[in-house]
Amino acid sequence: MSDTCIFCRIFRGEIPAEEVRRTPESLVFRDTNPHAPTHLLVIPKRHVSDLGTFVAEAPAEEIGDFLKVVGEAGRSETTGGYRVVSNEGADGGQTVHHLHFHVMGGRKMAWPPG
Ligand code: DGP
Repeated sequence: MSDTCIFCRIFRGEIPAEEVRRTPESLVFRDTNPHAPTHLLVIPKRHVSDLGTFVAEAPAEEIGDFLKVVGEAGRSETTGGYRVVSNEGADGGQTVHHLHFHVMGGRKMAWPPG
């Protein structure tokens, strides 16, 4: 965990967030700048900057457990389907450097993304 990372602070409850689900190792909460009627963020407790680092560092069981929370959040919080996005690095458009999956639904998504 990092003292200054905004998502670590949300995980610890130091910054308020609209929580949807919490497990010992992950948190699902609503994005403050939603791009869809349902726009969730799923973060691991582990402070890791991005997906590539997570899969390089974390045990397979932890990665699997995290992915399960992502899919369960999509299924339980939307009805017509959903999209999962994880931005990594400058070209990926990442702005918060604590791994997060965006789970978006409640409208028809366009393809390709911008
Ligand atoms: P990304 O650009 O992929 O790194 O996405 C970061 C997302 O995090 C962005 O959609 C806005 C959201 N966000 C940033 N700060 C906060 C916050 O303090 N609370 C919540 N709930 N979401 C935040």
